[in-house]
Amino acid sequence: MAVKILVAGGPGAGKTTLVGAVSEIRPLRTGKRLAEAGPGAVDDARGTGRGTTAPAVMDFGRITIRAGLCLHLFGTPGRDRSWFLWDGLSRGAFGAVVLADTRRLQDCFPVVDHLEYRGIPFLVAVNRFPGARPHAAHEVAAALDLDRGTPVVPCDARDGDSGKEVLVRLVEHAGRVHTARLPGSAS
Ligand SMILES: Nc1nc2c(ncn2[C@@H]2O[C@H](COP(=O)(O)OP(=O)(O)O)[C@@H](O)[C@H]2O)c(=O)[nH]1
Ligand SMILES: [Mg+2]
Repeated sequence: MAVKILVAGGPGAGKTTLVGAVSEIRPLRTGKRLAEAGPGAVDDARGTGRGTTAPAVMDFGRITIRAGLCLHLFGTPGRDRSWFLWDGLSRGAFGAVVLADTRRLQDCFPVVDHLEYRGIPFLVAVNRFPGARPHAAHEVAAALDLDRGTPVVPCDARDGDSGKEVLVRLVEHAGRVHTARLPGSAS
């Protein structure tokens, strides 16, 4: 079985990195390198010293979590002007990882809103970027005003094992949420 998973978060939060680190296939990327994208294409990542690829790209990758369960990973475009793509992208999604850079948590607000509105189960994976002070999970949950039960987990998007662990947690969480919604379930 293959399920669709969104990898979301603000520009420069590590979406492309995560998909690249865990994918068994060479990840597909749409979009342009910065140099080709022209002036003004870098604004979102400006001053962060990060990002060599224009953020207006989508990533696609695939990972087998266990025998019989394969995840199709869709890195969402991080820029506001790409939000129209979200409608199609989020259709049929089993769950989503929201990558959070704690130096710019506000970048996650629109993503979290969208996922809540769409009823897509998600967890927040907190990336530790250099210079970011450590935040407790409950602090992040409070800052993002997450519903109770939404997991907040640490993550290093560059590390395949860390990324896979995050995805396993997401699949478990999303599985519980979907099960609880089935007709006749207790909650
Ligand atoms: N320290 C640290 N750097 C990261 C992590 N994830 C991504 N980066 C770096 O942050 C930059 C932006 O990541 P990218 O995956 O392009 O972000 P995207 O815009 O969300 O796709 C890259 O230079 C990555 O190497 C992480 O977990 N820890
Ligand atoms: Mg990217």
